Amino acid sequence: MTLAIARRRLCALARHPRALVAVARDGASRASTVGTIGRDWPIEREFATKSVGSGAFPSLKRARATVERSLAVQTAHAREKATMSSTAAPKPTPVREMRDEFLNATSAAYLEAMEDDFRRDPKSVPESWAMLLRQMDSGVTGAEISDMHNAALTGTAPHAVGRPLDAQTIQESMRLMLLIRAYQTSGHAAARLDPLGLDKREGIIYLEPALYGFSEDDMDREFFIGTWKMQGFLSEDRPVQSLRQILTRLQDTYCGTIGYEYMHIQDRDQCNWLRSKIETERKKQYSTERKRIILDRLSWSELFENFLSNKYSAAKRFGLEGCESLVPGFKEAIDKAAEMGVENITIGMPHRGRLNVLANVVRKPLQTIFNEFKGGPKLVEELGNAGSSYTGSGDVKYHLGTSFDRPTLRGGQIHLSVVANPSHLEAVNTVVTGKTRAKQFYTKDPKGERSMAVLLHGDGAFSGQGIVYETLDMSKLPEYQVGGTLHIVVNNQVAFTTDPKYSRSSPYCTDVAKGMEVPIFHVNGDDVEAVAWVMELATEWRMKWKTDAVVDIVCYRKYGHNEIDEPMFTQPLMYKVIQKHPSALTQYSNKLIDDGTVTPEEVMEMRNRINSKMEEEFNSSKDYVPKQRDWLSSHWQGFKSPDQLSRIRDTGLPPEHLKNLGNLITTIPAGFTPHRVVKRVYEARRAMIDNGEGLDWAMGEALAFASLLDDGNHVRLSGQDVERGTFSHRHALLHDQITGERFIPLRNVYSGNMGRGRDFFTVCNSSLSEYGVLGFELGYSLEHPNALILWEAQFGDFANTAQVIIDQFISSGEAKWLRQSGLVMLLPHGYDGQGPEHSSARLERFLQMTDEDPTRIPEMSMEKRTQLQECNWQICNVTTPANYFHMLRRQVHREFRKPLVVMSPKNLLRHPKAVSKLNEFDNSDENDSLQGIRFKRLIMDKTSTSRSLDPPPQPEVDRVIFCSGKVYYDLDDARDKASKLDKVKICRIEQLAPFPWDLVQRELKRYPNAEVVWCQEEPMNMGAWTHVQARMSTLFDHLERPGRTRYAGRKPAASPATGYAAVHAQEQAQLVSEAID
Ligand SMILES: Cc1ncc(C[n+]2csc(CCOP(=O)(O)OP(=O)(O)O)c2C)c(N)n1
Ligand SMILES: [Mg+2]
Repeated sequence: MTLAIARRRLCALARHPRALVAVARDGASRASTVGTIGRDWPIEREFATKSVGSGAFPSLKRARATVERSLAVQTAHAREKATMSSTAAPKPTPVREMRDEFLNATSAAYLEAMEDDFRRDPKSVPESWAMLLRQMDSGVTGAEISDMHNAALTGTAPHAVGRPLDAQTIQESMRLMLLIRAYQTSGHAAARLDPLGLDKREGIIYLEPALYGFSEDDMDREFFIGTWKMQGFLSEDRPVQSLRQILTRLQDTYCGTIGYEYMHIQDRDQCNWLRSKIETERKKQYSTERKRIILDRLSWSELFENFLSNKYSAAKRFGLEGCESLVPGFKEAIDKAAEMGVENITIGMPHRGRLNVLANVVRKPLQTIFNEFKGGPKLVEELGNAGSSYTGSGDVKYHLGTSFDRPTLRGGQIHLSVVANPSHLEAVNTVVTGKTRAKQFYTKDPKGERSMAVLLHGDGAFSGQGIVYETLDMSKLPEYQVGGTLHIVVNNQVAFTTDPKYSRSSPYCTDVAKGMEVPIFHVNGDDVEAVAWVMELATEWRMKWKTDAVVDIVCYRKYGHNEIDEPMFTQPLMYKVIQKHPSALTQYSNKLIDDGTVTPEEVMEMRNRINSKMEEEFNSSKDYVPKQRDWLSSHWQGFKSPDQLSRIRDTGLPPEHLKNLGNLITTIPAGFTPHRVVKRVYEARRAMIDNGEGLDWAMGEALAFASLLDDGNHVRLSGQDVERGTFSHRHALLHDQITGERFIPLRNVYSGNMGRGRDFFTVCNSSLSEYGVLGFELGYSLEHPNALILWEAQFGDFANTAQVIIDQFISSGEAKWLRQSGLVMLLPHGYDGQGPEHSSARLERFLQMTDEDPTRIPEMSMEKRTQLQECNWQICNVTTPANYFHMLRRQVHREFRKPLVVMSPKNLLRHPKAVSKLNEFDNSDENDSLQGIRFKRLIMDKTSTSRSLDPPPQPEVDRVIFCSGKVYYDLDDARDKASKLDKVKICRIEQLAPFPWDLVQRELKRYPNAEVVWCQEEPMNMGAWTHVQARMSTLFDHLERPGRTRYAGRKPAASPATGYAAVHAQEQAQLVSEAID
């Protein structure tokens, strides 16, 4: 911006009260964020981004004329008003108090001098000037200034009607506005949030009227503080009030039992919306009827905990005592959500208060809960799937999930489901959001109007666990957002035995949410009406703005971490206070008795009714036998449990169909300009289809996706840079090189079927998170079986930051919670000399977590084989595009779902030999190709033809090498070079777990005299060696074959791979040579 223009704008702004107000607000905002580096200033953004008009800045001459005219009119206007005004003249402000000199600016020369000083040294001018000039530099448009002038001249910009616009008045208003701004930004710091009163926060200097030049003498003077386009206290329609009235209302609003934090939000409309809700003229009042409902709900909450504690005094239940108001609050949120159109709420929560929420919010039948205290149900029957007695290995009661349809206050129904979760705090977060997103997809609710996520947290976990940040960070990403999540923190001011001071570095446990511009409502848990109100407000926020909101219920924990723990060991002072502290129910009952809402008798009657209902349910729980497997939600009807045989289906497709699909997905519309390299990639793909050979990895994958989409399955691939593919091989999403437009060729498959929705095929780059995103996709996969959901790691080793999801959900979820998932994890793996971190996806860990018994050969005949269904997951390392195709299709073409872990290739993506013919994808078994019609768990030697389980023996073969993955191609080359095709055979184990016992046995029989070698690239303590060795040994015993399996691979090592390319090459050559020579 040139100096001249800056000056013009400056003049215009400085002469206009609205501009002054803006600057004032800015000043307050800055004042309240002192010490927070990098925080944006709301008003700056408002000016910078919310252009009021698009007109060009008037010419210099016209501008000056406009300014002068405006000045003249305003001065006359002010003079006139001053004489007409009947109100008492405002107290003059002594000049010495007017530190902010720009208010007195009357001449352009003064402004120019100020600007010159600023340019020389920004610190040499008063801060408000510096701010104004910085705003100019950051792009306040001429149109905005013109607009403000016009508004003033035409009277459309409201101003302090009836008041003289002398400097004193303006300055006083400004100081008052600063004070109000201070309440908005810092009022929460003085709010009474701690029910125990132990939170000794220092006085907040910003809230002192004296800081703004006000004294007791000013208290009964009247002020008008209306501001242009503001809501709440500063809105124009607020009546003139005395300073005392204004301060009282400010304190009630911002420093009562609710602390509002929202001034970090950049969006002006959002802030105004909140102000209009919270800066009301009178405090929210509940009707008598509503108060009674709240009392009833609070009573259930407290009495339920008492009941459990009486009946099961020795059991751990992680009770809610100290935060009983959560239940009425949560119900308020549900009522509000239902009223606003929500039909489904997916809930994730930790241990604390879980049973109470299940019983009193979700309405899980009490007899079921009581029954689980007896040691858990044995599920002996199920509806629709008679014959299965599969119960899994179970989980403790405070981890179990459930779902119910609950009637709402206004007569509707709402479906509530609590997702089962492991002990690992916060791990369930993105599982919940992923599941919610899937619900929104299947119910065609992209904005989240009908399905919503609610996450509950503990204070320690919310600030301590990084996944909370990852979850928040994903909350606005187009392919991961769920229209906002409602977060509720049960902030009992302690984490197990650790005080907040020792577990977080910021004032509030919720501070992480500020970075995401999420409103945070802190509320004193003892004020149940305040809890109910902020829960309602947070829900309304979520529904209105479709972004997250946080409610931080500041409470206490009445007992130890669990009921058996002794809190006095570690928090003696706090617990002395807690022991004497009346419960929220006691306090609220007394309050309602005092204000005449209820009588003491009615309170007693309410308690008795609740207690006798619980007693009744307790008695009936003794004989209760759960009948239904709750995992079989409606979408999953007909799916087989692990002990019910599922047919094996073919995955090949008719050749013509494959060609059609191939043509569709290689068609780029005319007028779209892809990058020339990408164009060539697509031309090459088309040629693969035309020629029927040379199909590479990406084409195998694309055909699998296309065929699944065509079969009516939803496909979603998510992960870091998956659209192009880390190795630039996929190019599933193309970018027009001229317009930047995006195009996804796989969507051609269903573009004629509008009912499927745009996202029927989704490929999306994720945030740089593994834990959060893998959890999200897992949650997504739980919702509906007719889908292929894949998560791809950038490199396989990065999956270790998602280890919690792998350990706690993917490998064990079905056994613990009877929930199936067909999630696919693609983990690039393979030794190409890329160093320690990019070589290994840690295959050994996945294999070790496989629950297959290495010493027992399971039933493998086709008619009785349930090996795969019984196993917790599948682990594959496939070597051909066709086998990759069949493997992905098999994931969906079966009557059960099982997670699939794929050691996916890097150098095979373009390896000349890792290609397939189109007939390897088809459904004719005529050709004797390697593939045929199904996924191959083992690919026999390239010279073998017989697939009989008792093949003709080849006693002349000296050696049979078993291997898995890309090392096969190195071995094959070396064997060719050594001309050992007749003597050395190589079998690829494509599915390592569950183990292809029958096929390995077949190969052992085929080569009765051969030495058996296991060859791998990984060091001996990694890879599949120990997994394979144990199983080989079982097979050797079974076949009474002498000897043992020889190992050919890298030596044991601490690091997965060398960092030196030359060492890698030498090691690789050596292991191949050990196998072949
Ligand atoms: C990731 C993780 N680390 C540690 C634990 C062990 N642990 C269980 S509860 C708890 C304290 C949680 O404190 P907070 O989040 O404040 O919840 P509260 O129990 O106070 O409700 C800890 C450390 C855990 N379950 N998960
Ligand atoms: Mg806690």
